[in-house]
Amino acid sequence: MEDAKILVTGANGQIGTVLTKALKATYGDTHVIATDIRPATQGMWKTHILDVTQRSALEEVVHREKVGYIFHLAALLSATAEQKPQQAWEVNMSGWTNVLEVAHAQGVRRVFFPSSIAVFGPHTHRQLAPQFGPLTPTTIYGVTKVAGELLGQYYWHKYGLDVRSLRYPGIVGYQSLPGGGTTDYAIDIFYKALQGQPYTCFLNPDTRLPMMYMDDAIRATIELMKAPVSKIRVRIGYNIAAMSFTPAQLAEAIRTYIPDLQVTYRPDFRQEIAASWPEQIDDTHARNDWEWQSHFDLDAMTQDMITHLKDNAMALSQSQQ
Ligand code: VAH
Repeated sequence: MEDAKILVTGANGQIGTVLTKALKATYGDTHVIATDIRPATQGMWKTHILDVTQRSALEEVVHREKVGYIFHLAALLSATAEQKPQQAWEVNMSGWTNVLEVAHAQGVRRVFFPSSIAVFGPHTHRQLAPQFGPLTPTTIYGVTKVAGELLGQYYWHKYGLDVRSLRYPGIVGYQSLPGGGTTDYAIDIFYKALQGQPYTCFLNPDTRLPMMYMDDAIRATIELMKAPVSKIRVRIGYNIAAMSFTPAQLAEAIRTYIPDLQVTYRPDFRQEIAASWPEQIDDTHARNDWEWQSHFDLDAMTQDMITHLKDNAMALSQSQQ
């Protein structure tokens, strides 16, 4: 992706922050344009304030900067979306439609769409969600992700626009704070544990979900976008997997380092969202097509999180929120 500028929408979000940093480190600060609807809290880079629902504003920056690659991360996540379904549809769908239309009109080379295991629903095999199978999500977030995947596939078949997509599991990382996701518990618990405080989990202790460490998710995203077009044989979202665990299993893994961690389980509306998702994902197609391979399991993730968060100032800022 050296041959043209890269634009990231949602660059200051949970994944966007880490992805933008990785892309800037690889391709150079000025080669990567970080856009978001709000400025970066940690002041890492100059943010171009952009509302992706405003097509003309998006078109102007893509044209002016001769953007060749777009990573479109701007969206409302599952929990927030369930509380504001109309806004979620508006942002998630008009934002994505604008990106596709502008990319097609401006000759953008490749576009990334972040899908999610939220595309799956009650008709999906819970123990192992297949790459191809019924997608009947019961959340508005999942509906926007299924529609988004199908739109991306349409622009590939209709216009030859090279749209690529991953179905992210729940993502856990220390580099950024989560925002409105059903899997955010898996990050929040680390902050509480390191502050020596008890944690109240909004999911049941036995709610097993597919999860992935941020480092793996960022590497998967960049590897997918760098893969030769001949290797991309799935034009809806690729299933990718790393591990699956329950809140109780995560708490136990953290107690290896912080034995006194106390967790209370008080499920809220997010339990119903999580219960509609599968427990494990079959990522055979990603492994076969572009050699996907995860590197972090639950123990390796827990160790890396503790190591980084122990000295991370963010842990303090989280306690002040
Ligand atoms: C969410 N973190 O909770 C996101 C993700 C699989 C969950 O899509 O909405």
